[in-house]
Amino acid sequence: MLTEALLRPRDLSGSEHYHPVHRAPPGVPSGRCYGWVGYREATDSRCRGREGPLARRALITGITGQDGSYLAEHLLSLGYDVWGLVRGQSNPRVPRVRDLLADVKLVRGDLLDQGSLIAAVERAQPDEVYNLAAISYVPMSWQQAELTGEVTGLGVLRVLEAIRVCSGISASRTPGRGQIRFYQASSSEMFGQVRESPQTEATSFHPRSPYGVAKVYGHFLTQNYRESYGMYAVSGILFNHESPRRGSEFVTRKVSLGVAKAKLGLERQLRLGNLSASRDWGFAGDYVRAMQLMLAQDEPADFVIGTGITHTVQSLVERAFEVAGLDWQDHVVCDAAFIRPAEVDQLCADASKARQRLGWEPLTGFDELVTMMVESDLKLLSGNGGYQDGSFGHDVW
Ligand code: NAP
Ligand code: G4F
Repeated sequence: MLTEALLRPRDLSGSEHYHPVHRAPPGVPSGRCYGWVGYREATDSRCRGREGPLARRALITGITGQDGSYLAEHLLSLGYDVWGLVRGQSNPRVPRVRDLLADVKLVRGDLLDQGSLIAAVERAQPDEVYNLAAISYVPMSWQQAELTGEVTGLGVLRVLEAIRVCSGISASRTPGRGQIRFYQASSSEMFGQVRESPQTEATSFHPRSPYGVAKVYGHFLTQNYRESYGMYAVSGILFNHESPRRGSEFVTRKVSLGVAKAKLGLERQLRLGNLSASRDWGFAGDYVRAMQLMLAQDEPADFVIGTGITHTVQSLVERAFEVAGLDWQDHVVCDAAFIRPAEVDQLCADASKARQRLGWEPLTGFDELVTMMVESDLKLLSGNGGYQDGSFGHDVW
């Protein structure tokens, strides 16, 4: 596999790569920074081999996470050659990736280690890099604020630098045909204490957690690499998206597991924090389609991705217990230990730009999503294998 990867004809060398292409796509100002060509053209340039078309190759950081698994499945279904970055010597989540995604090739690397990222990009030789890796649990970002800044914030810089260095891009060498395209997983947490509702790509940021602040850094850095070096680097500002693969620390999964435990008589109480916060919840499987579409445009641009419909945590709870034929008030207890030092009270996306330019639409509604998660957890907990809950319990600030 290594030999095959090294022999693949990526455009990482040669004059074509190191010099700007002066033909800017429609609507893009011509100039030094926009030395890139369209997706189809770049794809075609990789299809000239004697042995027929080459699949586009993607490297996904965060492959062991919720979005990493859905994105890998989606890209494989489109015929991509998919590589995933995994960290650690004996990462317990790797066997799950191997079971679920047997066709994904894994490469070691850590967002804290610049050299490992350069080596991973050199090894995988990707056309597209999706940076999904992060410390993504908001409460943990108060407990480990510095680590969150390092991984969720500076980690973006390290991935961009790995691409820049491996591609030979500098202030005087702009990217050329077939450059590596970069996707950054930005977040609606950046809007924080929202200035307007619904939120668009133009809404200003007021993050409310160290996580949100780190994401703002990664977001602006991605924009800066696009403007400074002409890199095809974009951010998807994704609103909350959930699935049966969601970590049990997040409220939707905590609730679906809590409902299943109550229904099966395994636990009676479900302890939650702020029930009045509102979120725009969608299905992760729908949102990964938008990530791929963002890297398939002629022009790099950032997009808000969400459903445009918002629900309170309480309505999530009501719906989830209803699916199992239970009354939430018999089970839910409000526990101050889950209240955050600063809360994001409400989020609601205006994804008009994505609908118009990407043709993206969410296909799964809120009720369907909650039903899917509760039914999946009922099945999981009824099965012989049982379930080892990885959640930490109370959050101590
Ligand atoms: P997730 O399930 O928490 O996955 C996070 C991933 O990051 C895991 O694969 C984890 O690997 C990896 N990771 C953590 N630290 C790392 C490090 N130092 N080096 C390399 N990898 C590291 O998150 P998700 O829900 O899939 O979200 C994906 C991305 O989208 C994240 O950046 C998140 O902040 C962002 N986002 C998510 C949502 C949402 O609602 N889901 C919304 C907006 C933005 P291990 O398995 O090794 O821990
Ligand atoms: O599910 P959550 O922990 O998600 P949160 O904080 O909105 O963050 C998620 O979405 C972001 C996008 O906006 C991502 F960037 C981020 O990585 C992550 O995926 O909490 C949702 C709401 C909050 O208002 C919280 O206070 O639910 C409220 N909540 C109430 N009780 C609870 C609980 N949240 C959790 N996790 N646990 C509770 O017991």
